[in-house]
Amino acid sequence: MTAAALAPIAAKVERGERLTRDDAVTCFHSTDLLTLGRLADLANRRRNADRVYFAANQHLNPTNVCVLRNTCVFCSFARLPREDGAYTRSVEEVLAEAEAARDNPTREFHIVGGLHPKLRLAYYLELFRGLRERHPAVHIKALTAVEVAHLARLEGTTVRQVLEAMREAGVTSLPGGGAEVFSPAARATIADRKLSGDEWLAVHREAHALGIPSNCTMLYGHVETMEQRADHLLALRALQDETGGFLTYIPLAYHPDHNELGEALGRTGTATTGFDDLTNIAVGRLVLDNIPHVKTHWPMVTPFISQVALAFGCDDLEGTVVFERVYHEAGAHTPMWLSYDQIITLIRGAGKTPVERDSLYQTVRTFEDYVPAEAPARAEGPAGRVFHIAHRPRARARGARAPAAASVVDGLE
Ligand code: V47
Repeated sequence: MTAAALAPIAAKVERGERLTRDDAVTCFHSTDLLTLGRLADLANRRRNADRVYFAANQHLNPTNVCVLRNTCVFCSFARLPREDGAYTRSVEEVLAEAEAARDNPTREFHIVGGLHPKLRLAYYLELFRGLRERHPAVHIKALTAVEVAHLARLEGTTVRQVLEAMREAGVTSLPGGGAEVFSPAARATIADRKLSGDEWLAVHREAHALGIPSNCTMLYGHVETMEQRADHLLALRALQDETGGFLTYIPLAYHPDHNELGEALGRTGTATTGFDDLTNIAVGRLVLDNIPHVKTHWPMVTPFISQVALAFGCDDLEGTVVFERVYHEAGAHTPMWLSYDQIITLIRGAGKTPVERDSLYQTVRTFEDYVPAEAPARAEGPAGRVFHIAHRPRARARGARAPAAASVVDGLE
């Protein structure tokens, strides 16, 4: 596609007009990355000027046991209950891990995990109440739409009742995971039997109606087409027009190690390209004209690409992400966390102004005269020990059906 194809789109962005589905598809096909970046930067500056947000956050993953272990073939984190490496922490164990927040400036717990067949809502509510009691200044961003719907099914209640109970126990926002790509055809290949796209959107609609804001994501770089990416963004934009409840959009780069999809595609050991990572940031910013923030998830695309993304329409560098597991199970070679000062240095290195935020994008701190330390205070990590990940010895669970290579290639719309 030639650079000229972007000219009418550039004119629309400069006039502040909404982009169409065709525009979105054209942008995704474009190789004129610098023009896309310039336009997305313009759209971002209108909203966020030079500010780049980050959070001091800690990830907590209560369990990796998941009923979708055999059908969510892109995931490397999930285990069957008796599979090697399966774990389910008690509430006390998760609370003990969260104690690291006492010695750190932590403002957000990011809590996601597998769809455990037996872990009931009461477990999560006890955990949220325990966290709120022990760390009242820390926001709780917890449970993807998929986990919320799973708990409603386990409890025989509505999604609304689960969300109300979560809110009551201290949850302040929902993370954006589980969206993958909404296209039924792509979903059938990579995440068969998972909540459908419409159901994912319905959970977020319900959360927004209850005053619980949320994030949204798109998993890219697997079998999806450019049209499917565009439709996914348009579905997010339509819900945001309706509710205004999304805080940030996060494009998630697919990692192919230790999962069946990566093996079926012959992609083990590879990663998405920096070109595609930056394209996804820029197009997200251009199409989602009603979502205030676009976040780069540095554990997936590296701190280096994330820093460059700040000139391509992105205004959020995620955070310290203490001990990220989901992507490191899938082959991410990035650090397990970054220090507070490393984040500030990355943001300033892009000529931007760091702003520490909480989960709801309220400003916690600005850094006018702040001098970051050159090295992290604790090289081994804020929790005082190196977190070890034991990868799956085999991507495919014993007895599970491999994704047919034909369905990977042909199963598209
Ligand atoms: O839904 C799983 C993705 C998501 C792989 O809301 C993979 O602030 C790449 O929810 N390669 C969960 N991605 C993570 C998530 C999240 C992450 C960052 C910020 C926020 C937020 C939310 O991780 C899953 C799935 O899309 N994922 N496996 C993989 N192999």
